Amino acid sequence: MLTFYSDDHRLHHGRCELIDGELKPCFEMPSRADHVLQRVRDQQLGEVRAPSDFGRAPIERIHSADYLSFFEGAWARWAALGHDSDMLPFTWPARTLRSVRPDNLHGQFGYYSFDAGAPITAGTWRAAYSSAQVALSGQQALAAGARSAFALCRPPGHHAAADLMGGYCYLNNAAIAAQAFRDQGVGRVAILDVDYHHGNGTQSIFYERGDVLFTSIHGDPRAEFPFFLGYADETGSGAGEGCNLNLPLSAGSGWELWSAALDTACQRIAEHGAEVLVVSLGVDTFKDDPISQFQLDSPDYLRMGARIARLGLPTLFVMEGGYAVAEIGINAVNVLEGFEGA
Ligand code: OKP
Ligand code: ZN
Repeated sequence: MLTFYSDDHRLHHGRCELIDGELKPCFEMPSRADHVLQRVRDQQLGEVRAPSDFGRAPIERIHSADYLSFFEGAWARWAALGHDSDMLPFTWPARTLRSVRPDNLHGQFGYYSFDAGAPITAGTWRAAYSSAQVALSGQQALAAGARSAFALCRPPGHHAAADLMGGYCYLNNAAIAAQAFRDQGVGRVAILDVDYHHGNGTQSIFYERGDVLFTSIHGDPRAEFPFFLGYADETGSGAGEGCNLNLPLSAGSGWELWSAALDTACQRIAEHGAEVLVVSLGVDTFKDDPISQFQLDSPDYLRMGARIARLGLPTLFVMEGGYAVAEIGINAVNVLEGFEGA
C-alpha cells in the first residue's frame, strides 16, 4: 500500500490544551506521525511518497471562503499585535448569543471554532494545508486505480466543519478527499469513521446529502467529547435522510461490541451502493489511550482491517486520532496490514 506523508506536519505543534482545569502539553503532537511513519517503514508496507499540491480549490469545495481566509491570516494578525504564544479562542456564540461575525480577532476565532482544542500557531495553516494535500494525494492514487492508499495526515480533520475548527482539527481531510471523488465522477461515496470520537465535522458537512454516506462508531456523546453531536437519532436530513449512521458505544466497550457495530456499519455501506470508501482512521480506541475509554487491543486492529477489506471497495485510509504514542504506529499499520492480508 502506498503511503502519503509530508514533514510539514511538524510546523504545527501546539503548546497546551485545557485538561481538568489545567493547561497541559497537547496530546496531539508531532511524534504521533513519526511513530506511524516509522512503523510503515519497519513493516515495509510500501512506498512512502510526498504529496502533490492540488491547490486551494478542492479545500474550498468543503470549507467556506471566509473560514479559510480567517484561518490562513489569523497568525499574522496575532503576531502584528506583538504576540508569539499560541492563539486560543475563549468566547463562542452559544445559546442566547448571536452568531454574528465580530471584527475582533478573538471574536472571529470564537466564531470559527467550537472549543479551545485547536490552537493556531505560526505553522498551523501550512501544516493543515499540507495534511489536506496528503489526503488528496491518496485520493488521486485511488482515482488512478490503486486498491488502497494511506494518507498519513496530521493534524487530523474529522472534527472540522465547513467553517469551524476544534478538537485538534482545522481542515477536514477525509471530507475533502470524499468530495474530490464526487467531483471526479464517483457517484456514491461512503465514509467510515472508526476514531474513538464522533466525527462531528464530517457528519455536519454531508448531513443533508444522499451521495456521501457517513457512518461512525464512537464513544457515546452523552459521556464523551464532542458531547453535542453523534447521537443515534441523527440519521440525516432532506436528501440525506438515512445517509448518516451513528453507532455510539459505552465506555469500556471492547472488540466484541465494537466489531458488532463495525458489521452494522459495513452492512449500511454495502446497502448504500458505495463505489469507494474513505476510512477516518483513528486508533484512540486502544485500551491504553490516555484520553479514551474503549478496550481494543493491538491484534484487534488487524481484524478491523480485514473486515473493512471484505467490503471489496477501493479504500482510502485517512489518519485521525490516537494518543498512546508508543503504540499508535503498531495499531494504525495493523489496520492497513489486516486490510492487505484479507
Ligand atoms: C480528536 B480526535 C479531554 C479533552 C478532550 C478533545 C479530544 C479531541 C480528539 N479533557 N479534547 O478525534 O482524536
Ligand atoms: Zn479521536
